[in-house]
Amino acid sequence: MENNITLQEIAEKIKEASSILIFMHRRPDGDTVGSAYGIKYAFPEKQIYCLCADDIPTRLQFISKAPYESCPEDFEPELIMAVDTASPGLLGRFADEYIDIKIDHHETSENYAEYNYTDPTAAATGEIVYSILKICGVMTPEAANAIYSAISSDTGGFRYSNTTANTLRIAADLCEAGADMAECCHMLFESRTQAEVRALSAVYANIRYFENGGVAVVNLTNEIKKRYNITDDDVGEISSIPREIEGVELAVTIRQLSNSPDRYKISMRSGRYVDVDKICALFGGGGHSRAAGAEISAQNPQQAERTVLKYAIDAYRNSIKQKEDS
Ligand SMILES: [Mn+2]
Repeated sequence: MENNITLQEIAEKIKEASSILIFMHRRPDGDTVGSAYGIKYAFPEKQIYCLCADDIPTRLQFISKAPYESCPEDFEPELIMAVDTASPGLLGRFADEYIDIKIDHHETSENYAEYNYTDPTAAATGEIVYSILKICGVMTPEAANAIYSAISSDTGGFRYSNTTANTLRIAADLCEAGADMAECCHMLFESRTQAEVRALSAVYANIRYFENGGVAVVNLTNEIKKRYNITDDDVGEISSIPREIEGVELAVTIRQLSNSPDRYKISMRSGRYVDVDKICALFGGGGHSRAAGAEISAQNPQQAERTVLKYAIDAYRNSIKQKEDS
């Protein structure tokens, strides 16, 4: 995970380019959208397009200011970037595209671009984008709003343990530069569609506990999704809910994919000491130590759960043991 470019050099390359294409990761979150549009809005004089293999969800469209601005077929950018995207596979149908510069903060980030910059100490890719724009000496209210949203999104509204004093200083700076803190907070954390509320009901009704309540599991099968009338998109932001329960250290969410029922999306969240990125890496996934994910194949939801729990519970017990030993 060696960086072969500095922030200073990235700033130079962005300043020099008059046209830029920025890729976001599929199943886009606030960080990837805010980081991409933060760069776009900081340089209104440049021709910049942001591309994602999936649609930007309605609740994040306040960041991009529009549902979607399609990139012209004949667009020939001088610079191609990818933000917040740990591996080319996460670019979806753009996985084989050539990338000049990758900017990311995932610990497991791969070096698939010509120039790679990863800072795992950054709470969000938005923090890195902020530093780059600072070097460029540019900021607009729209860019500040997008980057603030990126950082707010990845820190759960500045509540997760990845939030540092520097994160808050950057946020303060972005507020002064025109970020709409209240709107961002409302859109990201206090606004739910009816379908999302149905998804929450499905989660709450289907939590099961293991290891004396230290591990909580939600297995959202296609049958449950049908019963609650929810789609895969509706269940996007629910992975951290089981972790809110007192005593739960490890939260595991398993989601059967509607369009490929033998595939299961695994999300893991931990409270204070289980490194979930290491568990997810066993299934070819990755992420951060307190939030990670993977995708597996299984014959049925029960088999998927058995497979995942076998490793998750082992890792949980080992972490408990290490904690007791230390
Ligand atoms: Mn991120």
